[in-house]
Amino acid sequence: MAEQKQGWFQRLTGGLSRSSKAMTEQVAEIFRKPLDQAQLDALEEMLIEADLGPQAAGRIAQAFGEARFGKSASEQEVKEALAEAVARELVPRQGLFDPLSGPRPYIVLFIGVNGSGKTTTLGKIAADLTARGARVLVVAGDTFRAAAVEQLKVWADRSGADFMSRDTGADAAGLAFDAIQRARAEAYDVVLIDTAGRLQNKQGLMDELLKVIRVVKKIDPDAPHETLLVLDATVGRNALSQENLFGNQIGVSGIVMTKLDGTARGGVLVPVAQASDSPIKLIGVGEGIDDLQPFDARAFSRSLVGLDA
Ligand SMILES: Nc1nc2c(ncn2[C@@H]2O[C@H](COP(=O)(O)OP(=O)(O)O)[C@@H](O)[C@H]2O)c(=O)[nH]1
Ligand SMILES: [Mg+2]
Repeated sequence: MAEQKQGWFQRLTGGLSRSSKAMTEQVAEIFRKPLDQAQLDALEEMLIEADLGPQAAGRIAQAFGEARFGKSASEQEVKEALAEAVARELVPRQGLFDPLSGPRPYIVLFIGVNGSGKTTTLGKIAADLTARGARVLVVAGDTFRAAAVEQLKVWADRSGADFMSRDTGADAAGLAFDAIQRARAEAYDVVLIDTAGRLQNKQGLMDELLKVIRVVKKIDPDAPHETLLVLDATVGRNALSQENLFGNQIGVSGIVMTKLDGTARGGVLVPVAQASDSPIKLIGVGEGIDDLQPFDARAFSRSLVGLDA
């Protein structure tokens, strides 16, 4: 178990290495002498540059200053204090994705712009759930692009989940309706519904997602039990406007932040977590089947500043 935890943390730290590298270099630069106001200002600026956003950056620098003002510290101590300050921001924004302890079938909708990682995230979740013995139905609700259906089928096959799709251009809401009826009749545990990230225009997409939700609710008023908004960390602060759009127009119950491995901008998770009404539940740290993790605010904060577990 300890070994497993180690591997998990290493993937997180490895994934976040591009984000933490920039921070580590600057931390070493800033804290060569006892902490003074100029260093605190530099720290705040560094956090803003790392995409943590001005509010959180200000609070973190302040908390850090209160703990360490006038003191010299080793790089390790500085990082520990910084990780603690970041964690304080994030711990209240951490949520659990736990489809197997909810009602059956547990219906999960994946939403987000094109390329954010919806299909990949769905595939990783399907693999994890089937490995844990659950019966999973994967639904290709992105009927807009044929390639999207194919891509999802590969993931479903790989994970041993069952798969439902329609022809390109078919009504996604109708597919979702049929899928949930089938899932009820055949006693599936979980239904994972992929959606399009782009249609003719933004409003067209919002209308389609709302229609899917309306139709799903006809079968089960409590569904979708989870609406996961998938956001790509590499777009930096654009993730904030996506959160705003989907959060306001569709309603979101949890956030997945993907591609934390591909960016030096992993800090953007902080302002997204704070802007959103819904917690961060999962993070993606690679393209592989094992590269999805429950969001652990403390572990994330330590990795972000380049600390070990
Ligand atoms: N490096 C990395 N790539 C990812 C991650 N999640 C998704 N991707 C890649 O991002 C691209 C778009 O993902 P996809 O799932 O097709 O996005 P969708 O359009 O929202 O369904 C694909 O090449 C994925 O392999 C991640 O956590 N890390
Ligand atoms: Mg997709």
